[in-house]
Amino acid sequence: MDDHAADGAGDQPSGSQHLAGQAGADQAGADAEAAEAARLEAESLEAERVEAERLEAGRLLFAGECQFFYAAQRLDQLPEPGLPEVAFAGRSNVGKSTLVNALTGRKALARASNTPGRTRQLNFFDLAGRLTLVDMPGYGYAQAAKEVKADWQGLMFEFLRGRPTLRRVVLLLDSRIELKASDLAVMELLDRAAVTYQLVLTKADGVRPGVLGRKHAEALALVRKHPAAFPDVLATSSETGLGMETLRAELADLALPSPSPFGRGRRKQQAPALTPRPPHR
Ligand SMILES: Nc1nc2c(ncn2[C@@H]2O[C@H](COP(=O)(O)OP(=O)(O)OP(=O)(O)O)[C@@H](O)[C@H]2O)c(=O)[nH]1
Ligand SMILES: [Mg+2]
Repeated sequence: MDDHAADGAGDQPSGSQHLAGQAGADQAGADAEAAEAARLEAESLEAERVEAERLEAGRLLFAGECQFFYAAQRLDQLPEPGLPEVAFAGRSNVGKSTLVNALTGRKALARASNTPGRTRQLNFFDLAGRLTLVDMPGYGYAQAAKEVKADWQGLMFEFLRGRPTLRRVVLLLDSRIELKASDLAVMELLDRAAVTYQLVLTKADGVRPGVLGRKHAEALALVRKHPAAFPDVLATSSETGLGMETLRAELADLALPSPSPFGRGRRKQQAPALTPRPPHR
């Protein structure tokens, strides 16, 4: 030890050891950085792949057959609960029926009109045997006769409150119109009933981007105060198609899985197998 110190021979190797050690540490740091970058890259590719898969699942579901199968004017006339249901709710004229048409790529599946109060019953549509879409009457339509309004709007509220198969309410707000007390009342009703709802801004083509951005921020702030509200708010336009892909993908998450390529139709409607199944492995 003293020898080393005396002739200084120990300094040289320990200096190069230090440099080598430093270079090694630098290399290790660079390797760790490269590994982290590769991990992030792989993660983002995976997220892109998952998102592309979700969008494709939504596209496929909504490209499937969609058929009107039931109209209910009274609560005691509802169809038997079956498939998971998504209901489209919102003020009269907000664009519910038009959105159902735009999502399914049909022009006149649900009847839309510029006259508020067009839809006066609950209209049920079967989407590919995997999801039921419910086009609802609107609320807040001041011109309707009182007793008529009580009928169809009462039906709407009762349905929202008590339908066991209702998986989500898509609650539409017009981008061009201020939020109304009736919108807040519906949100509170859904909070109380613990029915998940998702705010969707409609008619985004009718406002300037700055206004849409402000509306979107307002809606997001609103969502944070409501426990049953879905955390995302989607801006849509049935005219330009804005938001349709995303909404299709989100709703596809709620649908029954697509039938196996080896069978036809709905799983629960498949005919019983004629040959005995092999025992479980
Ligand atoms: N510019 C524009 N107009 C839209 C859009 N969506 C709907 N509309 C128009 O808004 C009007 C009302 O649309 P509907 O789909 O009938 O509205 P609703 O909510 O079903 O109305 P009710 O059944 O009366 O409650 C129609 O004239 C539609 O063409 C949109 O994205 N952009
Ligand atoms: Mg309608």
